[in-house]
Parts: sequence; C-alpha cells; structure tokens
Amino acid sequence: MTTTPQAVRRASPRTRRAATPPDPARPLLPNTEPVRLLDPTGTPLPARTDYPEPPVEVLRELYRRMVLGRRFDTQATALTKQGRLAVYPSSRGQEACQVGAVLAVRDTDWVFPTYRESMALVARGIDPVEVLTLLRGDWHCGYDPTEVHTAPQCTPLATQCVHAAGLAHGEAYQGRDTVALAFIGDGATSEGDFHEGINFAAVFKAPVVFFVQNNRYAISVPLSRQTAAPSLAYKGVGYGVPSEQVDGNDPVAVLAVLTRAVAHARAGNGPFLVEAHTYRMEAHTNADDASRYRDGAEVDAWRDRDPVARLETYLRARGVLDDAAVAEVTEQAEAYAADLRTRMNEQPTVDPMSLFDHVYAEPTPQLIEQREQVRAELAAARDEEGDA
Ligand SMILES: Cc1ncc(C[n+]2csc(CCOP(=O)(O)OP(=O)(O)O)c2C)c(N)n1
Ligand SMILES: [Mg+2]
Repeated sequence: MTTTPQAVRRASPRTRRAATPPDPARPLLPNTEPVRLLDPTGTPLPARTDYPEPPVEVLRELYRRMVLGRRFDTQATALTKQGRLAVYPSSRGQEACQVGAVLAVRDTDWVFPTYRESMALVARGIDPVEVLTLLRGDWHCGYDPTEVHTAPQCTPLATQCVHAAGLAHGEAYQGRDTVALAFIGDGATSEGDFHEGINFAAVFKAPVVFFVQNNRYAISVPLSRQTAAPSLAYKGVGYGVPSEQVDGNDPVAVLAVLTRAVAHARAGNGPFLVEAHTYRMEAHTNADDASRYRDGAEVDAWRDRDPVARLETYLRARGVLDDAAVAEVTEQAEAYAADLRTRMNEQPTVDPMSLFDHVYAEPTPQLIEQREQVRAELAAARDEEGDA
C-alpha cells in the first residue's frame, strides 16, 4: 500500500494539534488564587473586569449589617451563658460571607441556611428572636419560611442542598426567575446530599448558588483530613458546574463574586459554586472547646484578617465613612442587642405537643406514636405534680 500525500498530512503532528478540541472543563474552573479585591489591611488591589466592585452605597450597607451581625453574634453567645439559649454556633470571623451572600440575593429569592447562619438570617432582616427560636429549643423554626423566603436552619448536614435544588427547579419550571442560595460548610461537602443536590441542579439547570464557607474545620476535623481536593471549588467542575473561589474575609470580593454567581443562575445558566476561604474565630458551638484541636497562633493569624476592620479601613480611606458614621452604626448595634436581650429574657409559653404539628402534611405512623408517647409522659408528669 502506498502512502498518499493526504494521509501524510492527516498524520502530521501539526494537523493533530489543530484538531484538538478546546477543553470543555476550562470555562468551569475557578481562578487558581481566591478572588480578592482588598488586601488584608483593607488596601484596594487593582480593579478587575471579571468582578467589578459593588457600588459604594451597597458597601456602606454591607458594613452596617456586618457590625450589627457581629453584635448580634456576641449577644447570642452571651445568652447561652445566661441559660437563655440552649446552644449557639457562632459565625464570628465569617461576617463577610454571612452578610455579603444575603446582600447578593433579592427578598424574593430563597435562602437555605445551616445552623451556622443565624447572622445571615438577621442580615436578611428576619427578627432576631424568631431566628433564635430554634436554638432556644422552643420550636423547629421561629419565622414563617414562606413569608421570608428562607428555609428553616438545617442541622442534618447538606440536606438543604437537595431542598434548594428542588425549590429552584420548581420555580424555574413555573416560569419565575427565583434563585436559591444554599449555604454549606467545608465538612458538609463530603456528604452525599451535597453531591446529589449539585448534580440534580446541574442536570436540570436549576438556578442554585452553592456557597461553601470553608472555615477550615468540621468541628474538630481540619480541612486536611476532610479532602485532598486543591480547592473545594473543584467539586463543582466534576458536575459541570462553573465554580469560583474567593477570599471569604474580603467583604468586597465576596459580594462581587456572589453577585456574579447569582446573575449567572438567574439568567438561566444553571447552578454556580463559590468557595469562600474563611475562619471561624470561636469554637464550633458554646459546647465545644476549640483549644483541644487548634493552636492560638493559627487563630491570631486569622484575627489579623478581620473582615469588619478590613471594610472599615477601606471605606474610611475612600472618604465614605467617618467617626460619626461609625459611632452611629455602633449605637444602632447596641440598641439592637439591648432589644434582643430584653425580648429573649421573656420566657414564652410553648405547648410541647405543637412540636409534632407541620412536620409532615400527613403525619407518619412513627410520628403519631411519638406524639402519643409525649402526651402520656406529660400527663404522667402532671399527675405527679398533682400528687405532690
Ligand atoms: C448528617 C450529619 N452528620 C453529622 C452531623 C454532626 N455535625 C454537626 S456539625 C458538623 C460539622 C460540620 O462542619 P462544616 O460542614 O465544615 O460546617 P461548620 O460547622 O464548620 O460551619 C457535624 C459533623 C450532622 N449534624 N449531620
Ligand atoms: Mg467548617
């Protein structure tokens, strides 16, 4: 067999290179470094065309809600010590993520929070007493989810990802442009529900933003024992979901990246995953002792990247925040905390039987059995009191 000139051309390395299709994964990949618009001291970095800086009025509001959020968080921690709250998972240090994310969505969008997101919920404008109802142990959820477009806080890890995917798909199916924002922690990205939720959202192009707050620990388990992935943002790419990573202690960058992610989802392009690199400054909850698994030098290093101070320095340098404005926000935060204290000191009357209401539209046999057990126990306790 003789070799034709055409066959030689087909086989030449040059021709083969030209025929290589573009890598379809490339547009999905996150930046190799987390997106950052302010350095840790609050000094602006060169502007970027991919993530334009949000308007200054929005940044001032971001600052105000972060200050209020931090004050709320300190107050909630104090309430656990006074026996007014059963448990509180602090998000101190994660203010840029908590507030930046909710500022990126509309009131008509849906938020799917975990137990860590109390600050995000108050930043969304939900009454703080209603937010703390779950953690006080009074009820499953203190606010009306359908009224505030916010699901109850989820303690079973990652289950909210499946709920978010389902809601977003349903909304899109009915022709609405609602976006679902699903918060999730670094540890919870190892759960099956995260993978099922993101896969469903990707296949059905459901408008969900999966927002991973990588605060470097899942209780005592450090990130190095959680994953070998170079970044949690790579977990999106395998499902065909565009992904990004951001400095989670840079409030301006968090808002800029989330704004783009939300716009992507709203425009009908399907889900988006954002990993924010941050740190939880307090223990996992008030019931945890973080000094048993992390050292003080690590915590101190993150103290220097404080997101509230970072934004304040930047806004002052831009001349849009001064001593008077800071004092006014501080005063608002104190009044907010005082009102929360007063109202949390009132003990509401809760009917334990109501715990079984609204769990399912049709109660399961197990739920009915449990309800009868509690009814019997309460009756027995009343009888004992009567005898005493
Ligand atoms: C399905 C499930 N497994 C285990 C737990 C116990 N648990 C509660 S919080 C937590 C750590 C989660 O860490 P991460 O996802 O990083 O969130 P973070 O608490 O750091 O915000 C674990 C294992 C749970 N709540 N649900
Ligand atoms: Mg974590």
